[in-house]
Amino acid sequence: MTDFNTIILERKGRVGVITLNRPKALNALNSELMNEVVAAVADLEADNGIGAILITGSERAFAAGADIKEMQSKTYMDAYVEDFFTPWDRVAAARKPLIAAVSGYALGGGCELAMLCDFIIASDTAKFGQPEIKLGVIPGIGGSQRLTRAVGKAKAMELCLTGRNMDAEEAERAGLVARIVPAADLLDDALKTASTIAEMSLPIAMMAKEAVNRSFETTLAEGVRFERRVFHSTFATEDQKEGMTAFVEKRSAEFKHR
Ligand code: CO8
Repeated sequence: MTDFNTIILERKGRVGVITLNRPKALNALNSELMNEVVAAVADLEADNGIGAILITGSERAFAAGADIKEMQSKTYMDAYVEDFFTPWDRVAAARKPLIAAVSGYALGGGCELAMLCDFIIASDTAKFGQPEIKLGVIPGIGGSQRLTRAVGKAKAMELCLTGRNMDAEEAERAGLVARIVPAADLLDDALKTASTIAEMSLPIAMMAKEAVNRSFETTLAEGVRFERRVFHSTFATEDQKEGMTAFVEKRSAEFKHR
């Protein structure tokens, strides 16, 4: 699938960039956009020339939530039978590193999409929130779970129960975002970060991602054991030999499996 209506897919070096592009609706996530993002991620996952994926929106809005106009008249049976929002799980399941570059509104499903990426780089104008309660619903793309893991129970509970937004500084203090950059530098900075990751060994980057993600699923002892086994397996790769040899020879590593 290469023709998209609601997103722009570009390849910048080894980085796949997905730009949400429904400006009139502040990038509200309707079904078409969801299906296009899922297809674009699958496309980039299958592309050997791509080592990292960046998801971004516009300066005004990363995404102002799931599309309220599309959801407004749905019945319980529609939502249940369609298994509404489940396709987003395929984005969360991507094995390549996935970075969200967020400027402006990241509300409801927009905040949830950012959170299902591996980390968030925010502009100083970013606003995060889970305002679903004001619409008579609750988060539906993992917000109640991922926000709680990211910022802890007190703040997640407050945000989900009041629907208030938090600005970039509060989000960074709370641990939701990795870093804040000036709005004008957001794309360049995020692209540079994604390119740095894309120059690493891809299988090793995927292993690092898998190991960090495991910490959300398991006990500390099991997580450490999992990490140790994966760490051992890195010694079976040519890229471990290249990485360590390059260090000893005082040169940059040229990883084979990018
Ligand atoms: N859905 C559809 N359209 C939207 C959305 C949205 N989420 N957000 C904005 N728009 C549209 C507006 O309707 C408007 O369109 P139009 O010009 O045709 O009237 C256009 O975008 C511009 O928006 P505003 O005029 O409102 O712009 P403002 O700058 O005044 O306000 C806000 C910006 C504060 C972001 C405001 O638009 C807003 O509050 N948006 C809604 C935010 C929200 O509530 N998001 C959560 C949605 S629910 C969700 O994400 C998860 C639901 C889980 C349900 C689970 C069911 C199974």
